[in-house]
Amino acid sequence: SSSDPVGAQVNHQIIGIDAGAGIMKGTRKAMEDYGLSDWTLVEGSSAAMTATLAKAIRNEEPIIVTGWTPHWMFSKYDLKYLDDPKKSFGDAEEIHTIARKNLKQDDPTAYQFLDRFSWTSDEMGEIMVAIQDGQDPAQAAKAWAEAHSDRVNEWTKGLQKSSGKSLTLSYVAWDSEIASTNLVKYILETKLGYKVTALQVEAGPMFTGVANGDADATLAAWLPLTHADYWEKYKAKLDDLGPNMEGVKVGLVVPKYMNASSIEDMVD
Ligand code: PBE
Repeated sequence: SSSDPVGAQVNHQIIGIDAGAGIMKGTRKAMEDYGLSDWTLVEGSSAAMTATLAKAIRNEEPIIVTGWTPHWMFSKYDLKYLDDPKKSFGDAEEIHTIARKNLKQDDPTAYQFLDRFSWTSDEMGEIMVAIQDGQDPAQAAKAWAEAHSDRVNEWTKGLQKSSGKSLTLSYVAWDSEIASTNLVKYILETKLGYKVTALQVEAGPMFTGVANGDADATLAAWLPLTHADYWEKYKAKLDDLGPNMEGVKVGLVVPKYMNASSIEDMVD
């Protein structure tokens, strides 16, 4: 019942996502920092996590998930982050665009566009919610670009259109990255004349792909903390184009009806 300790309510389980996600590493750090050694972090995927969350909310059951912002789940459900006084999940995070070392030289137009591209979590949220409501990601990106031609023009203004050059963007099937990658692909193809491959991979290969040149760039590097280990490992072969979004966040998330407000409340 809701008066039981939090651990007993959720069977000492945290519902995680794909093993390579930075948030999984952050959660393991939190488990150490807060002394949650009797807890299990359940591996899965973004899609499995949100399905499990949806089911728990339908039944008004307690649940703790690995969550992040921007994410449609905060518009669909009444959720809250558990406070993280020990800052296991870090502080202010940003999403960076990372390119392979020679992209600037090889393809100045694509590089300049990627360098300019930066948007807000509310803007990304519009695409995420449309996809969640059943729109195909490419369709949702197109609709967004058409409704926000002023933004698209800012990012593409004065850039020389290519005649069918190829570009590969690596990403992981996290809801936020599905939105950004589809939008950038749409703009590169329709406004700048590229043929873009959106290469869906796991988190590790997303970074190694850019480092070894199999991919030209990724829009999905969460820094300074979430992907710190990947960044440290491959940074010599990567070019950081800076944030494409600021003020993002990762942590442990619960429905508001749960009687817990801090990760400290998970200690038995
Ligand atoms: N995320 C979404 C990713 C980065 C983007 C927070 C799930 C991660 O944890 O690696």
